Amino acid sequence: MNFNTLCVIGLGYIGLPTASTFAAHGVNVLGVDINEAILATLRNGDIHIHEPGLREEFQSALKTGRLTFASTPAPADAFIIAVPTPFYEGELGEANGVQFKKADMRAVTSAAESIVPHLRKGNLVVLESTSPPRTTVDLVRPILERSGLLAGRDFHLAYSPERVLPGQILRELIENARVIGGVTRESAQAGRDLYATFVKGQIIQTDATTAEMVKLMENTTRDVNIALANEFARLADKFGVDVWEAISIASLHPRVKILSPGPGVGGHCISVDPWFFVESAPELTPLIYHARIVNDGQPRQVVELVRKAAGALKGQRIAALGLAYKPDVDDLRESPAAEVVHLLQKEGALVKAFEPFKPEGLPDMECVPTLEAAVKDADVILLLVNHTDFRALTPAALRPLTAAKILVDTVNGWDGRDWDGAGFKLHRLGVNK
Ligand code: SAJ
Repeated sequence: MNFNTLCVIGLGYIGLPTASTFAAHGVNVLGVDINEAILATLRNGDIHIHEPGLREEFQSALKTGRLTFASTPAPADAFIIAVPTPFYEGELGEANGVQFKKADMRAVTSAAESIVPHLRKGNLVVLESTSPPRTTVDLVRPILERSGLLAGRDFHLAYSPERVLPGQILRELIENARVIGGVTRESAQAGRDLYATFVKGQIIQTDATTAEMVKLMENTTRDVNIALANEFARLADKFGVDVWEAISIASLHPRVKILSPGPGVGGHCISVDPWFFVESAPELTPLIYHARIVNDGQPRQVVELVRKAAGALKGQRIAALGLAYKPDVDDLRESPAAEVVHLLQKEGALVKAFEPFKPEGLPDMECVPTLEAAVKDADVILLLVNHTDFRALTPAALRPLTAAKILVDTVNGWDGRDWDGAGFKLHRLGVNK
């Protein structure tokens, strides 16, 4: 099939790079978002998210004239839904004695509804948003069929998860293997034809529910493995071991690769997606559930580490380095670093946070625009995110900026330097030697 026009609904971390990449590859793209402020920014030739290379890709797509914006969809050959699927804040589901977070599918629902008036015979609709298993067939399909057209007969319907790594989205969009799950074989084939516009990686065709499960399995695997690393860190602390040393040795085994402990799991994917399995089948998911509990408990572990290092928390002046959910990105969503700061504040600590990728930080904490301002009057310097610039800090560079004596490293960024020689005492997560 040939696709000349495409509507991309949702212009966030995935929708915007996807829309730009399609436009750069010759497709006429209408980018749709309900947020007028985002549309205004984009129409001005600017972007609202930080992603390496995106500004250039976006601006060159704009110059071709093939990328335009609107707040509602218009008729097109294909539609892509790339809206968020967060979970309901503060509202838990319960079944089988297990409490779980529930997916908020309202954005997917209204995106699908917004397509209905524009749907034509022969169109393709692709859901990209990470969703609980069976969303494409049980939620999206019936909404689209309100048009009077039947999925798989009159129009194609597919699920194709994005699997790109924030920080490397543009490269991975093109190079990663792409899975396309159709409600029929023909739908999967139509999806393949669309993404073959730019995807250089392998394109795998399957059914929609398999594709949904694949996506959740990938992120759940990572979450469970990070939980294991975090549990190892707790054990190492108990037994007087350096978990980082133990992990590096164990990972020499040809069939063992242990991930890294840290302050927890953040971002909009790995800390969220496993709940979609738990919500869908709480009776089948004790391991996945407990991995989530372990990872969500890491910020508390960090607070206790700081308490141990500093003796007390109340009134302690703490410089928190990093608020992003992982190194070298500006994304603060579901960030365990931010959670650590909140917990420290609740304990009466006086925290100054510095996030170089988002200096304005978060409204409910004191955020400073420079490293110097963060560490100047600090008693404790707490490394929460392994940003390249933080990792590169040396005792000689840090000493003139602060009188602090206590360093707490939760991400193994500062090992192997002579901190003692510069009058610092370094405490590391998962190390008790
Ligand atoms: N983390 C650890 N220890 C580790 C690795 C990561 O504590 O050893 C933490 C990070 O600091 C971060 C969180 O886990 O807080 C998640 O980071 P990540 O880099 O593992 O993943 P994301 O959320 O940035 O992107 C993931 C990717 N999935 C996988 O690697 C399986 C990406 O490919 C997906 O597209 C993305 O989720 C998504 O959108 O689902």
